[in-house]
Amino acid sequence: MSTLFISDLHLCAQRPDMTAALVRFLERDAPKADALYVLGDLFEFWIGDDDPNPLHRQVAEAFLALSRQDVPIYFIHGNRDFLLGKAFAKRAGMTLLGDPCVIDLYGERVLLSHGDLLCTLDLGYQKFRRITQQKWLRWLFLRLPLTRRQAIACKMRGQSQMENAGKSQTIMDVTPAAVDALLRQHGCRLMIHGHTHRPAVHDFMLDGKPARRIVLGDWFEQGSVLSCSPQGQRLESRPLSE
Ligand code: OKV
Ligand code: MN
Repeated sequence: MSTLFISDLHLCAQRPDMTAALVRFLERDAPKADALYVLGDLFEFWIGDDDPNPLHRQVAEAFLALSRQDVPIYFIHGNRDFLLGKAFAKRAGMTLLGDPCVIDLYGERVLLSHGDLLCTLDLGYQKFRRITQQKWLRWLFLRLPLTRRQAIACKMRGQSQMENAGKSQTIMDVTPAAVDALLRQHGCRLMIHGHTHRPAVHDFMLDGKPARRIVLGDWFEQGSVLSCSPQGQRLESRPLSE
């Protein structure tokens, strides 16, 4: 009995080793699980489900094969693949969830999020988020020809890379007060998220009772998988290749 959580793979055509590691994980480890949760930033960028990028088909097929083995797959959007839509989810056999969302994990209420909404001190990013979350702007963007979308997205990524170079670690990490507020709001004592690429289990006190925040890692140098069972949680890293 176990439920698996991954996030922040940031898959792209330039890193076939990371895609290969994910496919191996989906073929070997995930079929034994009760469910798989992908907590965002599965892809490095996403400009529409109609993008003919062969990577998308490869990843969709690997997830679909898992879902056909009766392992439910849930997806929460990240800040990079927030445009990933129902068409792709269907091809991959995944169910899209909102951010944040509460699940029942072996009897415990658990709060899941990508985690970017907790980084309230990163004002530059929060502005980007406010703009790109406008429904009408998304609608407009998705109706542009693919080549225009590619050009805009490429430019925005270049800009963002320059801005992030000048930000401190504290600004890019989660705000503890935002964590407390979200847990309280949803009546949870355990939160699981990604985004910061700082894998860790944080134990702390919330209103006089123990609480826990588990942060998943990225897949750049090694895989990062959280396995939860009725006995507890294990945050593991696994080599990208044998
Ligand atoms: C994803 C991030 C690029 C961060 C653009 C409206 C607008 C969507 C978009 C374009 C960019 C996603 C979809 C990408 C995340 C970046 C740069 C910084 C901090 C519009 C709706 F505004 F142009 F109309 N985009 N892409 N960033 O390349 O995947 O997360 S992206
Ligand atoms: Mn992220």
